[in-house]
Amino acid sequence: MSPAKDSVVALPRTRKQRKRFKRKVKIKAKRRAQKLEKLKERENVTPLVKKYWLQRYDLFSMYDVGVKLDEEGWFSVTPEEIAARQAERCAGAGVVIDAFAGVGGNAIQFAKVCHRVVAVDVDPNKVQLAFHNAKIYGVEDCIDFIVGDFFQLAPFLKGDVVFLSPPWGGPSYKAKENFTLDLLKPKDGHSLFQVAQAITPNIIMYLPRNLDMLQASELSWLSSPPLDVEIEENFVRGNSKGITLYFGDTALHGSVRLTGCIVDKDCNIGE
Ligand code: MGP
Ligand code: SAH
Repeated sequence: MSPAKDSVVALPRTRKQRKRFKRKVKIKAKRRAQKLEKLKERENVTPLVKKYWLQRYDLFSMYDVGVKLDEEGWFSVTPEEIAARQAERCAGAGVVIDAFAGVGGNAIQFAKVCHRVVAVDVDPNKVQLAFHNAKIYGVEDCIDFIVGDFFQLAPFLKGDVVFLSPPWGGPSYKAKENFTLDLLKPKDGHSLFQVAQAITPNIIMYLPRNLDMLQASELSWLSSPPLDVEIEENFVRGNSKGITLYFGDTALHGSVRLTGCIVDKDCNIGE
């Protein structure tokens, strides 16, 4: 055989062969689409959830092992890469309180690097899902799961770090040009921060990417002397997903009162 012939892929030559080839390609594509539809149906992928389902491996790398989410969980869970990055700041910490644990995206990553995690959620179904997902990651024994309202439980909780990822009001949060702290649910960001601060000054907050930065950084002034604060924008595959505020000891060394500054994903500090 000549070298030229060697590298040539055998394509259908006659009209009949070409027709058959096209039909085969069509059938394969149809089967693939049907399979995908069945999978979505089985996993309860509503139209609202579809966009997040397509990002499922960014949300949980072990998704295929059996991770489960409900509708709110789909659009609220912190993508794994971001949750791991947030958890890094707490490596070696004694107790981390995840005040709004949802389906466990953050709690699982904290449990990998901290001694103990207290995962609170007001919705019993979320707590069940978080427990199930933690089992998949093999960290369920490091987490205390609590069904309850964080605001009511807070006076009784003790921890070294408090992590706050409250509801932002659903996917429509981005309709606002400037997301202000009063839009957080079930209580405004100032009240939430003060409740957390009564537990520890080491607070991490995960908030929308359209956040009013000045207002957010001013949270540090609720304490006297003002807390160290660091603001980080979080990306997945180059797409901005949210903003993380690190207060107290969770802020990077030398980042004292970086009002209005952003530390990007490569740790470059900009104005
Ligand atoms: P998004 O903006 O709804 O999705 O949420 P995406 O894929 O960036 O859509 P796009 O079309 O705007 O590009 C981005 C991320 O924000 C989610 O993956 C969650 O981590 C987080 N997030 C979204 N919501 C609505 C909430 C929320 O209510 N609470 C919390 N804690 N996180 C949320
Ligand atoms: N970080 C989570 C997602 C949190 S979404 C994750 O990665 O999976 C916000 C969660 O706050 C929701 O699950 C909602 O049920 C819960 N929540 C709302 N009000 C609450 C309250 N008062 N106390 C505790 N949890 C609450």
